[in-house]
Amino acid sequence: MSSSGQRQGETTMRHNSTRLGRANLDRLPPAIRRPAYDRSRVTPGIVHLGLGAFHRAHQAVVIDDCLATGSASWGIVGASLRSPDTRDALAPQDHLYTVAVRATEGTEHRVIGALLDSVVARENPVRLIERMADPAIRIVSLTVTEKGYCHTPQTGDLDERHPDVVHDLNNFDAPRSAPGFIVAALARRRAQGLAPFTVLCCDNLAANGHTVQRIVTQFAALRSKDLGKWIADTAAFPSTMVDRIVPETTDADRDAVSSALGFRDAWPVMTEPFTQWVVEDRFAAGRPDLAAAGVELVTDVKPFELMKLRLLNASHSALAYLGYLAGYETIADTMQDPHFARLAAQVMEEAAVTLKMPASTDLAAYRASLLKRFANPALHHRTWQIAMDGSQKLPQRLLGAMRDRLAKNLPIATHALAVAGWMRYVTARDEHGRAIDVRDPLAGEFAGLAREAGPVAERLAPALLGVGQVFGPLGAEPRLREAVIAALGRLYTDGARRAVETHVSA
Ligand code: CS2
Repeated sequence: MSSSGQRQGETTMRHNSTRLGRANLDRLPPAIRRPAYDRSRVTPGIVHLGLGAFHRAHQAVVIDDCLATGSASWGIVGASLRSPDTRDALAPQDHLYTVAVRATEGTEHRVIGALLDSVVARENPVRLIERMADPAIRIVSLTVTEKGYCHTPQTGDLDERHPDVVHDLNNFDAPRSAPGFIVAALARRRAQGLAPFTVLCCDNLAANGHTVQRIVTQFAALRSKDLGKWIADTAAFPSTMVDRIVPETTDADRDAVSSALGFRDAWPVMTEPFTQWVVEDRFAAGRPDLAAAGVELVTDVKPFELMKLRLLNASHSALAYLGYLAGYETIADTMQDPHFARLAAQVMEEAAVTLKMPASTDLAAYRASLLKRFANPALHHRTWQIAMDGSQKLPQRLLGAMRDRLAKNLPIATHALAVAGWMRYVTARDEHGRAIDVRDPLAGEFAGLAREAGPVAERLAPALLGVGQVFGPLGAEPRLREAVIAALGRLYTDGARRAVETHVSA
């Protein structure tokens, strides 16, 4: 906590020392929306792995709407795989929490009741497996971030040498990875003669349902061929496209929300008005009435998923790396610079030609709405937060579109500048020589390569392009190498701000 955050927190604590909770829902100010159903009648139907802010601001809100339309058997049990922080914050408030929707015109608050209980997997893996194996649970959904799947992002296959996979194969009933829990719980259901649950991936992976199906069945087959086959034959893994911008909650946010409620909420989540969830309608054991809650049910999510990854997430990452290097703290700050706003638009324009959308999709309108969402000054979405885990994000966000453009003989300089921004960022030194706190499972490897290469584009770019887990065969593509080396060279000579300006003005 920053010292000013701490001071503010202490002041507000004096005013709002009573915790949000079941007992005081009726005493919230009238403007605060609250569960429109009898929460005491709701029973769990979903176990969610990865109880972070994104889940709580996205899927849990939809489920809250479903509960209000009468699907009372679809409450959520949330699981944090490692940290007890969310459980520690939410258990004392009966797992109620606030979603603060921030628009330029003001903030709307809504207390969500869909989360009924929480488990910390690290503390009690057996308990989590038992809950997942409970016949009442029919969906296991996930937001464990890209790296939580223990796969090789480039190929989409399970990384059998991943330390968590190695651990989980040796400790089948006390796993620590998401695939490990899913396989252990499905094995238990099979042994008990129960039907499998639906695995509903809500992370930004390419073909997320298919990818998770492959990872889970590969993992299960390492344990037993029969189990792998049973899962492949009976479990369902619908793909989904999830979209809502959810910055990390700060201490100032906690205080602002607690003031609005008149009660202390230890972990509200902050988000934007926009929300979208597109889901393939292939469930193994039923589902709540998602359509009644605004979810788009389709037979094939792929076009929507690629649209979102290559337009929203790709331009987000481009703004994050280049914006961070240019000294911008948030995406909204970065978008205030017209050259960076132009760059985001250009990434989207150039990716759009690689998409094959249903005729009813208005891509130009979608692009325009993304630029507006990024510019929302009420959201403090840090460039540093989005810059995290680039090794897991680049393939589906930037590299796929580059490969497709190269196949059409189209220029790739805009995407190459974004990739070069990532390369400059993972050297872990900013343009003023200050350290960058690079968070990435491969951060150590990147730092080593950067040290060996030195700040020389002709050496650094080829070294990073050689990291097969990220680039695969594309790293050896001569046109791609040339474009990335040139862009990185400009970042070193001109700095990010000028390099972006020159690029968009050309
Ligand atoms: C962001 C996403 O952190 C990131 O990498 O690009 O979390 C983004 O905000 C969401 O996908 C929006 O739906």
